[in-house]
Amino acid sequence: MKTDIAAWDFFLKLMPVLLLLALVCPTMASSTQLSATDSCGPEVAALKRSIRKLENKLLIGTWQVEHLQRHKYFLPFQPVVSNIKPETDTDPGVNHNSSGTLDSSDVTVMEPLPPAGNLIVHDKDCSELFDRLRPPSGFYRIRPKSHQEPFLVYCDMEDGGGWTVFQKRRHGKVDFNRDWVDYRDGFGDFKLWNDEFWLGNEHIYSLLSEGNNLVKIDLMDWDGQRNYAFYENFRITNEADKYRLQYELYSGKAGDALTGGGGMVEHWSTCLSGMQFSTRDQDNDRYLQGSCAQENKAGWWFNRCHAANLNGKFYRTGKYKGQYDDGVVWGTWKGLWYSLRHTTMKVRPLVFLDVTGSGAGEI
Ligand SMILES: [Ca+2]
Repeated sequence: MKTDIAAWDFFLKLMPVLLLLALVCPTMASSTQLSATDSCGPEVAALKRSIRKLENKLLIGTWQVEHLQRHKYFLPFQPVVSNIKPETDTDPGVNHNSSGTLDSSDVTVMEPLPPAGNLIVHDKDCSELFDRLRPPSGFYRIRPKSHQEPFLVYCDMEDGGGWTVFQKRRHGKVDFNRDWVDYRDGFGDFKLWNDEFWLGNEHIYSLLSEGNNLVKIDLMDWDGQRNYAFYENFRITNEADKYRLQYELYSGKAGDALTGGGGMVEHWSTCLSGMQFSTRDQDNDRYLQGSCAQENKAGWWFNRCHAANLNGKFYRTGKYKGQYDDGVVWGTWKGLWYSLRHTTMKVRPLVFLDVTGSGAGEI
């Protein structure tokens, strides 16, 4: 399927080039190809460059479809027979759909796709990308570690720019009550600007492991009021240590809910610094009588249990009631019984200098 869609797209894009070729250099089609090449040298070179660009687009398109399939962003349909490898495909203008038209399942797949960024991934995070190209906010591929495969992230290029987003809640369409593997590998939608997702603990680990970063947590309530919290040197350990949370200095206006609020007792049971990650199927919390992840319907760094849980159950009312304080909670701002409407967790280097040298941007 992937080559069908990409090849059809490629074919459509190649058509004008072929027509141009026929007009500019009609003798190309004849058997006297050598002389034609001589007389149309610059045009041929330009067309070859165009073809190379289109081949790159084909590769990017192929990668996009593979990525979306792997993460089950849509249901795959029965592929039309094709085993052409895009890397060596010298005749990609062939339409592999025997009917010559896109059928309805093709249309389903060709919904808006994320921009794949460059074919070669230069950037270890969104801040490098921002410094290099100043692109708009959107989905891009990054590679935090040179030995790792690149992966897709949402880059927030507003708010000073260069933020790599690793958690987003917007409308409650994505279920955040999931197992360990989902939280490890990531889940949600990576297509539209307001899609919800968890980037995945492995990706978060590779993104944050060097430290010297600044995490910003953006919050919005159901009246549209916004608030924020900063944490310096926010990082998590690896899977063997259950992605234990560590962070340093807090600043901001929403309160230090990760450390808990109130007095010593609350702090002892709600401080999330040093806590391991728990999910409904992996209880690594400090609550001996039960599972915080099960009670709070979220994967998170639970203690016994929390004063902040941005992966909690999405309530559409703000204030909520129930057996457990299982909402999307930032307790030091709205209390434990108020579920937030928007949340974003994003990171960039602590010392962030954009190309204009304007410093750490708007914070
Ligand atoms: Ca427990």
